[in-house]
Amino acid sequence: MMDTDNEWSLSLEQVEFFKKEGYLGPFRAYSEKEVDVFWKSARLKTFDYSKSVFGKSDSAKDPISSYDRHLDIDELAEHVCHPAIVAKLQSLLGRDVSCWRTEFFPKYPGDKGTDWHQGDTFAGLNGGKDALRWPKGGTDGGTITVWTALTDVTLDMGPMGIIPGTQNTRYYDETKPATYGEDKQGFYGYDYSELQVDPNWRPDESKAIYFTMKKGEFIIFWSTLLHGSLPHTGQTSTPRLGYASRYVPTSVRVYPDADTLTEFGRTVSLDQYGTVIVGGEDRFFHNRVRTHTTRGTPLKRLP
Ligand SMILES: O=C(O)CCC(=O)C(=O)O
Ligand SMILES: [Fe+2]
Repeated sequence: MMDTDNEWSLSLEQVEFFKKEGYLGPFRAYSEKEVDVFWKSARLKTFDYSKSVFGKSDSAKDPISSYDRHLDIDELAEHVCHPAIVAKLQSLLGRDVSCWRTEFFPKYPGDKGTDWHQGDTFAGLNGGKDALRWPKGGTDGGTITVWTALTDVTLDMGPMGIIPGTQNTRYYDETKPATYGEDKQGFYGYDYSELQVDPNWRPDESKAIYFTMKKGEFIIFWSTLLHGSLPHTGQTSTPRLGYASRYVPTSVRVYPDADTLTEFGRTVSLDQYGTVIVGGEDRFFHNRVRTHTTRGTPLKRLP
């Protein structure tokens, strides 16, 4: 057991399960009342893009606008370092952990599901450029995603699905450039199947697990695990909303050698961007880092 162990840490059995199956949860971060209070105040702030790192584009569907709002919204900044989340990440990744991206995933009544996909370097959408580079000689890749339900998610509201144990096989070639088109629905304007290593392969959906969740709960999974979501069938008139926060050890290079990010048909500057150290410390200094509100001073770039 690690020296960072606390009441929120994972048991050895849970760590073994995660290594084999690639996911864990749901766990609870907030009571339903707490998540209501937290989201009521954070939601209003999401409409103000004046301090957001990537601003807002004209396209209503632009996912980059929803990236990294933990860097300008205090409630989200606190969320990414929630002790129930960080202790579990430290059980899996070691003491020194950074959060390199967050994203909102809404599904409105009638929306299609998210295509099955895996993310390792995240280059497939980023014009062939790696978003993440693990240290040479390492066997891992990808990132750990914590997907937190900000609304209840029933089976007909577009729940997240995963196929257990698929995290060690690459079914997609992320060095292939995927073509973006705003009307393509499968993966927010991309057709993820364009990246398939074997065009004839189909995910074995008979093995899929779908997570019905209560608001305030989160699941943890490797981005290299096959995952996606079912459609929101529209039987309930309320949308479902997930907030994904993504973590790597501080040894991983984030957006290596890049000053800009190009995804979803849009290029943004990384000038205001930074990773946030959520546990332990950074002993590598190869990433842009921003300080954290809960650690004293407001978020700002470190030199
Ligand atoms: O919420 C969804 O439908 C997709 C989420 C996802 O792919 C992710 O968090 O990596
Ligand atoms: Fe994903």
